[in-house]
Amino acid sequence: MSQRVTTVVIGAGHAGLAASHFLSERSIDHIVLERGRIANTWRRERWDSLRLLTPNWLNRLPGHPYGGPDPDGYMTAGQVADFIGDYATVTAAPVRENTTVTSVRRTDGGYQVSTGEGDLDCATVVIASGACNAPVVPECAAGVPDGITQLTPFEYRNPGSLPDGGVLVVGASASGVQIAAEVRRSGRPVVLSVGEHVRLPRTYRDRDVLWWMDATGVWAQRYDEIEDLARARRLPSPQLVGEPGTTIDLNALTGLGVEPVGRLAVIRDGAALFSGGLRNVCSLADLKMRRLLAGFDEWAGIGDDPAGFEPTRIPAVPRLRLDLRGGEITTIIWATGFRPDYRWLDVPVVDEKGRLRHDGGVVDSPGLYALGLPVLRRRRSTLLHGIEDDARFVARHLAERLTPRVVA
Ligand SMILES: Cc1cc2nc3c(=O)[nH]c(=O)nc-3n(C[C@@H](O)[C@H](O)[C@H](O)COP(=O)(O)OP(=O)(O)OC[C@H]3O[C@@H](n4cnc5c(N)ncnc54)[C@H](O)[C@@H]3O)c2cc1C
Repeated sequence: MSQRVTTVVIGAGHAGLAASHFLSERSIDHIVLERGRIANTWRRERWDSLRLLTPNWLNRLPGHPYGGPDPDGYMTAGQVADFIGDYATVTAAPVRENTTVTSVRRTDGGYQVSTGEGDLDCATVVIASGACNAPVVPECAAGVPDGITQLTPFEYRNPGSLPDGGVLVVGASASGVQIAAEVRRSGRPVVLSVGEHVRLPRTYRDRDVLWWMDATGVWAQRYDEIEDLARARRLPSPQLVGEPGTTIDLNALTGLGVEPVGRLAVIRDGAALFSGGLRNVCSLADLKMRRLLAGFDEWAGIGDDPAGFEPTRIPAVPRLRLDLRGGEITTIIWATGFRPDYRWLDVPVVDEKGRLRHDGGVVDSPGLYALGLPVLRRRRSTLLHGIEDDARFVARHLAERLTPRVVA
């Protein structure tokens, strides 16, 4: 027999727990279902040296600010798991761990949520199962010759766990540049394939660049005020690393000896072929960075030009072809992004690209909600400190649905 509950929240990451906090505040009975342990992704899906990009002073959950001794530091994945775990404890979130949701179906009264441990019937569901459930690997990976080790950021742990030899890192956003730098520092040759990317300095005019993002309101911009929302939702993560004062743009990487090449176009006859557009994507990233920094200056009333940023240096003739059979490369790391996984969702609300159809977290099926997706309601929606507004809104909308106003 099914258990009855008003609301089921799927996922006990920070988004699911924030939803639980606001549902409790409204006395809405609910259960949070989690396939692993609380903060599962931070325990299982991050490489050893990963630190948050957001400084500690910025990391907060509803009613739960960072209270540690190092406000300007950056948490390790283990510290994030502890921070989220503490939040679950202080909010007394009703989490059921080790319970995987295998299907969600519409019923007359709402939804049936099936798990390996039994079914639940509920009026409303909050999907907080994460935006990064699976790494995206391009189809051309099928052409990689046998004998080359292929890893995604979910499987990569540290340079010591790689076979000897050179490494091709595909993707130059936050994961790719951090992994490329770490592998290069371990002494291996590294080739980095660079497509569209977001260049940022770690520090700008003596402040963490994310201080500027926060203070100027860039991150607070609402989804319905953004001209090209689809593009904003696809924006790659910035080239940043959680080390005080350390910039990890392509100039820093080439300084370490990393070789940049263009976007990986295809793998044919055992060779990786790269686009000739490296110079263009780098010029575009330089231009966008300067525009963003100029916007910060304008906000602060500073008239000078954003100074001190050299254009990205690239080789005079970047390689267009890399033989994968010649022994130069023994490992490929696919840092080519992540996607959500809704294979368990038996409600027709997922588009052909695998994205949930929703309007600011209100999914295209009555009583179904989402949290933790890129630019869900604001640019900061996927960040720890961005969940508060979104979760408060979703809980209010959900509560209003449960108690519709009586029309006189
Ligand atoms: C590499 C990386 C670096 C990041 N760096 C930062 C940063 O510096 N600062 C910052 O603020 N944010 C950062 N983020 C963003 C980050 O905070 C994510 O947005 C966050 O992990 C998403 O939180 P969430 O609660 O929405 O999802 P998750 O943390 O992914 O939680 C979803 C939960 O749902 C569970 N789940 C999934 N499917 C099911 C199912 N079928 N049944 C039951 N449970 C299920 C999962 O086990 C998981 O615990 C980073 C993310 C990544 C991937």
